[in-house]
Amino acid sequence: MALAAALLVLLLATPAVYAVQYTVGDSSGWSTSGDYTTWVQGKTFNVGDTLLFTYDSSSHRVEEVTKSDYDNCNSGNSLKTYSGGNTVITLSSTGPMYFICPTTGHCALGMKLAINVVAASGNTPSTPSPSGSTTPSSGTTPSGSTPPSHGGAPSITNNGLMLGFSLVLGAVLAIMS
Ligand SMILES: [Cu+2]
Repeated sequence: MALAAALLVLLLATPAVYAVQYTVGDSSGWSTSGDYTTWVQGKTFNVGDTLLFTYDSSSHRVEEVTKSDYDNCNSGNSLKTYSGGNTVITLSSTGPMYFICPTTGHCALGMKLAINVVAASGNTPSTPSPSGSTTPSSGTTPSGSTPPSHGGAPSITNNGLMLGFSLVLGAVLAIMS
């Protein structure tokens, strides 16, 4: 009993954030046969996730480059270079990241990867946010929205009248048609 309770507490206390390791290219790995434009589709890269590049270290490497070098397949001034065939890169900050293989011709063959890293969403279940967010911003209430509580009673009356008019109008139209 006590153990079960402890486990339950542990489960509840564990933040609902799980770092994900993405194997770049999945079964293709990091190679000239991968399609990394397609591979990134539908994936969300959060801060704290990792990229795993697996590749033949005799023919490929991984370079992190600027967007311009990514666009132009320019490997002359990489931000970081990785080799060895098994590279894990932790996504430590938000924003775009660009990777290419610096081996001649490989980037042009498609060994280029662009991702956008976003902040980890945190433990946000799909519950509505607390009441504070529903207050209209600084008096610029758009017309038609119900005013806050102090004007409540008149507005209900108005709505009732409007509803009444609508019903009458609808009835008249129905009769006329
Ligand atoms: Cu390569």
